[in-house]
Amino acid sequence: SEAAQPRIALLGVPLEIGASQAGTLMGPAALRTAGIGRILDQLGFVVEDHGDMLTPAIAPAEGPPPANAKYYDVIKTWIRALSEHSYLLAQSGAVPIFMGGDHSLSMGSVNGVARHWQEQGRPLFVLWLDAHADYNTPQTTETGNMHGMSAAFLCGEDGLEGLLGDVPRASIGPERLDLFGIRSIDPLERKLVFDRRVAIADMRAIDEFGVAVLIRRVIERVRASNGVLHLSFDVDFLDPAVAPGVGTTVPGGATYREAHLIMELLHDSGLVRSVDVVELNPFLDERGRTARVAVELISSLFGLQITDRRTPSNAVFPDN
Ligand code: HAR
Ligand code: MN
Ligand code: MN
Ligand code: MN
Repeated sequence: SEAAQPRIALLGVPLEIGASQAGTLMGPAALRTAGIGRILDQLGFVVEDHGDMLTPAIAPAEGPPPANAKYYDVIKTWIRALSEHSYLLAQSGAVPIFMGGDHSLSMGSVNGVARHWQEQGRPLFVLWLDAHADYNTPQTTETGNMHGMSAAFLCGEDGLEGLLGDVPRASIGPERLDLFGIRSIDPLERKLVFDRRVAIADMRAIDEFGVAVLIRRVIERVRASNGVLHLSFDVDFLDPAVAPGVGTTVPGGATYREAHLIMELLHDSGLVRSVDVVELNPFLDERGRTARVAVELISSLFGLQITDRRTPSNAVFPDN
């Protein structure tokens, strides 16, 4: 018989100013409308919805903000609050799902869970499913948008030292990051990723070897050091034909089945202890398609088997 299902903690992070386009602050609401809580409940989890984080009162500037980091003072305030919340959720033993919100939120969500696992003596690895590397620093960015800097920050790169204030920083280091699905990277960002020898499965590698081989390699690496895995899922990882509701679409992304297979393999690994779902922009979506796909993928990640999928609701004979 199966072990008791862990608790899942949902936390909405309605943040958008790390991105280039407005609208991701509606992401948590769209994921709830698409049924994220209900489906996890049906899978047998105890789901606690912590609601959406409230927009924090912006902390005063602590000297001039770094150049080339747009809305730094606003984002630092969110990241500090989120990092503390994330740390407490991880400590509570639940599997937190951070519902974004733009990808800058991962600077807080991952920092918080990394701090918890560091205390447990388990190394935290991060799988970054994304069209983008998000490995810019204020020194390399061409846009100043902070959602393009979160992976670099988490690996301990220079340039945003003051971001966390008094909140402890728990860097994962570049050797515990896997960039997966990448097909858009800036020149200086590319140089930094290669200098640091970050593991990268770009779309060409996915075409050539397939996601099963490449994801198993990620899983084996985590297992080999008795680690745990955080999944940072940027929905622009998916091909825009599958997921149009994002601000930074890049052609040539993952197909519907590639993405599901990744989630199915990750579920079987039993290693995923926390998740971000980011960059969903309902303002750009088409009839909720992207939100629905994101929720379906989360169901696969938490154990829904393809043979358990129900007849679609547009069937002639609806179920019960
Ligand atoms: N590399 C570009 C920049 O730094 C684009 C980053 C886009 N990031 C996201 N998240 N959409 O992955 O501005
Ligand atoms: Mn809470
Ligand atoms: Mn991203
Ligand atoms: Mn992206």
